[in-house]
Amino acid sequence: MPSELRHDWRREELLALFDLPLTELLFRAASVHREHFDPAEVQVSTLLSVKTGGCPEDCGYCPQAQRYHTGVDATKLMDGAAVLEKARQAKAAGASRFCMGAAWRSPKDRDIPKVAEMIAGVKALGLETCATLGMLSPGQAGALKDAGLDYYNHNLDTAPEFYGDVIHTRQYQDRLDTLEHVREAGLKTCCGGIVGMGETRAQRAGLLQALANLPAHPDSVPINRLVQVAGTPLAGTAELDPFEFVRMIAVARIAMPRSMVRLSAGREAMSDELQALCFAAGANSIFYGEKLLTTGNPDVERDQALFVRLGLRPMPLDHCDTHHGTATPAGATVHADITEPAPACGRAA
Ligand code: SAM
Ligand code: DTB
Ligand code: SF4
Repeated sequence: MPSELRHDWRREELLALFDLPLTELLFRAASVHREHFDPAEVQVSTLLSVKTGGCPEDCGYCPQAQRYHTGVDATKLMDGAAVLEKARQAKAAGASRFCMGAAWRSPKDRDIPKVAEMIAGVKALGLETCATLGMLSPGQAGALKDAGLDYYNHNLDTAPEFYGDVIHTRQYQDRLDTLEHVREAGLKTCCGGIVGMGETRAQRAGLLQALANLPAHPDSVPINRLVQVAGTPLAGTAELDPFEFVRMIAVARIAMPRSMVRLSAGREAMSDELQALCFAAGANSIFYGEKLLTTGNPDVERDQALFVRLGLRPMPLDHCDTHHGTATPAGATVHADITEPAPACGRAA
């Protein structure tokens, strides 16, 4: 029986998964992964910061918050042609999704046409489009959808009860509101969080509980390991045990079986062996390319060599998209467009 899409996870159930012996947890997560995906395929996204730094928010992890002295210079919104050139390069290097990030609390209405033009141009190259621009009004979300946006990234970042320890300039509810506007506009959601910020295991379970109990499972779930940047309040936080990171990936896979679980920030500092464990635990997406937004990522050669060593393949576009849409209303057990596992769509037979 394929695992059901549940939206009623209790914190204790998720914690009990975290508490399993690692080998047992890996086995369970790998089994769920195979019900829905070909475990040799990894979706590849490339990020570009289209507007860097100078952000008025105070997220304790972020090098782009204006108030911290991190050496990140604030820039204006990039020119559309320059963005398209970067997107072409990402496509040539093998990416299937291009994600444009802006260090905004929320976009101004006058920014939307400029971003819409970028989205339309990237879409026309045959790439999936994603944007992360901060909080959106319903109208802004609709305008981005009309421009051809496929995904909107907006993270819950941590458990509700830990959020106020990390961010003071907005509330958890603000994030939930934007996610609702994004879903209502018909956009797919990319929503995850960060671990290694000094949260407890129960709070890591709490983040996954909040994500899995959203009205629809996020289509992509980026799991970031904190990249400590000097000048941010969270620099100097005790490093998370790498096996705990693997557990986080595994529990995310079990709780959100049909979502793309993305090994996100923090990969540059991970060994190939740790990344292999994460793929075994059900991660099936990465950010690809030398840079995330302002910090480093493994270079393309290292990732290509890793894929060869592990026998992994970039997920073709037609396996990434239609079969993992937002059709996960509470109570549903399968996506509207899937009734049987379909080997032709990238899932294991
Ligand atoms: N300003 C928008 C927002 O906050 O929604 C979009 C860009 S913001 C940089 C996107 C995400 O990057 C954050 O939600 C956070 O999860 C992640 N992030 C930022 N700084 C990070 C760091 N130092 N380590 C890991 N993840 C980080
Ligand atoms: C996400 O969850 N991780 C990405 C993406 N969404 C936008 C961003 C990671 C940023 C890491 C710090 C930096 O490079 O500035
Ligand atoms: Fe601004 Fe986003 Fe960084 Fe927070 S995470 S400071 S909102 S760019």
